Amino acid sequence: MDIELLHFRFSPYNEKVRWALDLKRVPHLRRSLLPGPHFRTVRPLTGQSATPILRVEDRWIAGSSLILDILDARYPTPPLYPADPRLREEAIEVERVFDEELGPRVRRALLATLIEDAGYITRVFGGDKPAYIRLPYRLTFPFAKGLIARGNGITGRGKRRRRLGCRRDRALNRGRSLGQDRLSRG
Ligand SMILES: N[C@@H](CCC(=O)N[C@@H](CS)C(=O)NCC(=O)O)C(=O)O
Repeated sequence: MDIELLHFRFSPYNEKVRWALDLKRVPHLRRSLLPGPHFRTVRPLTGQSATPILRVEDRWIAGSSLILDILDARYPTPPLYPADPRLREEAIEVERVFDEELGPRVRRALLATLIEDAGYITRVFGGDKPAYIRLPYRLTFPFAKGLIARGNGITGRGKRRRRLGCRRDRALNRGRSLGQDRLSRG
């Protein structure tokens, strides 16, 4: 098959490319990868580790926007972007905001919670894998966890902030129940 997609089952960038392939009805192979060990497959093919990556004949392409451009050039119907230059610019800007600003933040927030539960993250990303792959992934996840946290800027500060926020809310509520409007040092 000419087209092959290596992807994570859950990821906005991967979903974008899956939508484009589906919309254009491009016959292709899909191979899902597990975050962490994916690195060993993706890096030798593209020199970087992010998914999705797409093989077009014998060339591997990384980066969802570049992949969309290449798919649009190779399979022009239906087009992914408006023909009108002004609308096209707007669509590209919307894509940029999602890719560069919203995407990483949403992913960081989700992963910060998911990586705390090896069983759950294994089911989320490895739900299509047989038990002989899922089990070692789950058992060795504590080793991949640090890599995933570092790669996504998860520092644990958010968790500490949330804990402090809860403590502050509880203190405020106690204050209110004693008839005070707000906390004060006096
Ligand atoms: N700019 C890239 C971002 C892709 C990206 O961040 N992919 C994440 C999944 S949401 C990934 O594979 N992370 C693992 C890694 O970078 O090693 C794109 O548009 O494809």
